[in-house]
Amino acid sequence: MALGTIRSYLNNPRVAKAQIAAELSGAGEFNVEAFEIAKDVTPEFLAKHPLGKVPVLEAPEVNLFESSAIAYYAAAQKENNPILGSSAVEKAEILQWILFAENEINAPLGAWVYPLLGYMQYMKPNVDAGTEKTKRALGALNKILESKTYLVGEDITFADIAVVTSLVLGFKTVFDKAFRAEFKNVTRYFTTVASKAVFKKYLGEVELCETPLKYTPPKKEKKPAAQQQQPKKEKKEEEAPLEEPKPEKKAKSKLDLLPPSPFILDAWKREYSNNDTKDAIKWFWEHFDPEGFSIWRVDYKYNDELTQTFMSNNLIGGFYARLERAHKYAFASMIVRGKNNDNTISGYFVIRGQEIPFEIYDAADFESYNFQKIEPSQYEEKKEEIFKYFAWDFEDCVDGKVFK
Ligand SMILES: N[C@@H](CCC(=O)N[C@@H](CS)C(=O)NCC(=O)O)C(=O)O
Repeated sequence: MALGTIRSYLNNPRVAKAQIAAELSGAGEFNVEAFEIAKDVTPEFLAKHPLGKVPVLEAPEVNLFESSAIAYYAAAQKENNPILGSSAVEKAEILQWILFAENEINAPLGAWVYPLLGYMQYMKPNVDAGTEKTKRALGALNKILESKTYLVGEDITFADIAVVTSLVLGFKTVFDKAFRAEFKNVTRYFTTVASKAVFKKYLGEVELCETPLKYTPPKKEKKPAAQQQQPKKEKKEEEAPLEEPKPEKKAKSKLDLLPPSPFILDAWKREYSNNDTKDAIKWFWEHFDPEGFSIWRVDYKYNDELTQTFMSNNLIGGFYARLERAHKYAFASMIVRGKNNDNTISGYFVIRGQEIPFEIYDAADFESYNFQKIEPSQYEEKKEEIFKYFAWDFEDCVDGKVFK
């Protein structure tokens, strides 16, 4: 039986997910029609599929988007299909893994790998956040797989189809040998399932990554030699047309377009400045809005090179000085801990939005600091530490600076 036509670019693991589900369910086959996003997202396509993403299914009885729904459509053709779970518990677990694959693997892995493949603009903090989130998800999966061959029950289910197809991109591009050693159970699980005939049929042989993709910044164009040798001279009026057009004065920040947040950063800054931090921190947690703001642990990357503590403190001052455009969107408390020739710079930032904004990552010193996002699920465990950084309440704290 033909299940309908899937339209997608070729070799898309999301399509393989649907094909594997169809074959394991004995539900027939999908036709697959090659699709080029740049060329084929036409008004006619958008009229049928307003999201404008692929894969999509066009079937006589329904048009579907979301690859898991397309795969589910195939599996649901078979009544009481065991790959969809044989009890309420199994069905719920399978749904859990479908959502996990999409939200905890596909999304962060895409944020990590797509910029390296050139599909998205490269922005280091976003790639780093994608990497960390992927690792966090794989850490959990690795733990769960310590005692399991398959995710739900004793045989392949839709859960395995969803999770394994979501991991393909990572195993091909960035999960190199060292990474695989860190997530041994995930690797064993992936290679076991992906080598099954039906998976191989639609995914092909997955070649495990040897050398992980890395970002190569575009080479800066060199000025022609003649121009380089010219001594600096005062700009003359008539030279102006040769210069690149200047950007419009002070572009608005993307952060101004975010939905309003009930957490008013200025109010927090006032609270912090006018009260004992013990009291201010209560206000902070009562008012903090984890959707509109994010919290980041920040560490200087080259702590082992720091010498005099006053110089370390100057580094913090230097960093803040380059964050001039971020005052409206961020608060930070960074401190120097230790003693001369043995000290560290670390602290916390509170930032508008969920990503590190241009106003921060564009600062010259940004690359010298490691920004690690604290997820809302970690707030409880980090509250004490955050308080100590806001209050400079460490025995070895020598100095620090607050960014307000
Ligand atoms: N959750 C969706 C994701 C679909 C998706 O992001 N498709 C990408 C290609 S892998 C796309 O069509 N992107 C085009 C766009 O974003 O405009 C699914 O599983 O089908």
